[in-house]
Amino acid sequence: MRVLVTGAAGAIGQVVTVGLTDRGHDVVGLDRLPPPEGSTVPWHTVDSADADAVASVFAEASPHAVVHLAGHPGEANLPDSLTSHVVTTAALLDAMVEHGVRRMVYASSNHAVGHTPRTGLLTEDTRPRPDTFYGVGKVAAEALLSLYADRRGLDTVACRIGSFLPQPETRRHLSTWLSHDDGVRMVEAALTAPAPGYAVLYGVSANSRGWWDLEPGRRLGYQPQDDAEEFADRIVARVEDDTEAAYVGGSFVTAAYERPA
Ligand code: 15L
Repeated sequence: MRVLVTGAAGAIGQVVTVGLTDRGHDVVGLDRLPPPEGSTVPWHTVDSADADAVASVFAEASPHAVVHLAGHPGEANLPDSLTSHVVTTAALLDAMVEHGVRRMVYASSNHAVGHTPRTGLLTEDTRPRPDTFYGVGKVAAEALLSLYADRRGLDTVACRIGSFLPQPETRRHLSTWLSHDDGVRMVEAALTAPAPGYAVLYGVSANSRGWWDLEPGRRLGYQPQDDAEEFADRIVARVEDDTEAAYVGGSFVTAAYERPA
């Protein structure tokens, strides 16, 4: 399968590009930045928010599927957040419709539901509850995925990613960690699951202290293998730990993450 990966120069993009290539997929990279050193995949240095440029990439690359990872990974003002997450997603979905590409795997985030108090299991039915404009951007992008599944018949999978890191670094990460290998497993499952329509899954590893429902992912074939618990004795306690434990979104719910609209 030829897969167009947006944000291919980013932290998740670099890992997913190598992982999908290793698993036999032909990856085409797209990013505002040039390819990272050592990258060997075909590359388009293009802003995903530029609909005309995105359409040209589709005409040239003829992808079979899109993994949309591009987007600023933290808080910004509202217009920038909407451009980064919503305008990019719309440009890609429109190009998909135009070129008959049926599937998008989208890097949504736990911050789409980050203002949910941390009590029970976080399920796919949790109401959208963003903790930031970043989270608003992710909720709106998920809504676009749903719209294009309903109106255009696309298969669109929103992966609400936790903390994608080589290894967990804080107490919160013991619950929210997504290992690199599981990240690749998640993306490949979401790319290949038969006819998901619009679906949401939680992008976390099989963490012993996890409180995010893994079932929606398992139904799509995502079987996480890693567990943050393996690193638990190396995690140093921090004063922020208790605050971060209060809400799903951790530190994003605190005042430090507020930005003017
Ligand atoms: C995210 O969505 C962010 O992009 C990343 O920077 C982390 O903050 C992560 O969530 C998290 O919640 O740990």
